[in-house]
Amino acid sequence: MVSNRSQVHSNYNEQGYVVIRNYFSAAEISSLREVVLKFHQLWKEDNADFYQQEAFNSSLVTGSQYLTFDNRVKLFNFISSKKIMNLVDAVIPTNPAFMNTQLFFNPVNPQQKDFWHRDCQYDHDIEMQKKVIHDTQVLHLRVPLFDELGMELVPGTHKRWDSDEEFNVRQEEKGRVSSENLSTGKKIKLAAGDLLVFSADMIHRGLYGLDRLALDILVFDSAADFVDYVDDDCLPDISMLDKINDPRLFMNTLHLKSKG
Ligand SMILES: O=C(O)CCC(=O)C(=O)O
Repeated sequence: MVSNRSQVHSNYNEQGYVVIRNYFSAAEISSLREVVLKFHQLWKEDNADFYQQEAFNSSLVTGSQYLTFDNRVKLFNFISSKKIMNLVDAVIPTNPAFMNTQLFFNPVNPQQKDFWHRDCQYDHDIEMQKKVIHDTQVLHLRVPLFDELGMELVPGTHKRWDSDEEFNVRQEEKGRVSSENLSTGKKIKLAAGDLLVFSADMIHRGLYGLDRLALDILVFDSAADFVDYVDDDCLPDISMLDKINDPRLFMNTLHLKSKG
């Protein structure tokens, strides 16, 4: 368990992730869960077919489609709370910017298997992936709302390329499939109240099971070219900014957007 800023920084740099146990109180999690469950219920009703057939996550939890003004403000205040910002600042010391949120849950179909990937593989070919893992990466801060099996990560792969085994499984080459076990995988079981910070570009998979419902906050370094990934609707309206205690995470994104 790590607690101070330089320890967080060095653990993240070396391993690509940091886990902090019992970081949030039961009251903090229950208040967050209440808002997120409202979103989840409405999202499921609105996306019934997708949910039944294949979904394992949703996004834009802070958007205006399902949550009221007050609940959005509550969520923005959680995302930019001292506890979250202390970690964000430890990993991205200069101008961290908010990208989005995602909500991860179990797929309805029990046959659907969890799968290894790097997030960058959905945007880039292999040669480009080899480059981008050495550039600035997107950070996920996972806040489990119920106890869950957690994530399986391959430590160090935020900075190194795949072994043959990792590559063939993740890319489904040479008859391998992405749901197979990897000898280098490390399972990180998570309980409600824990926080896991990890690099989106390391090799990872979410582990399906229990009653998982995890809010992932996505943050990037303003120096990197990610602002086009940000949907305007997931940002606070101007009228919300003075209700957010420390709005700089959102201000940095708004600033990048205004330049773009
Ligand atoms: O939890 C999951 O299902 C996958 C998580 C993941 O891939 C991510 O957060 O990037």
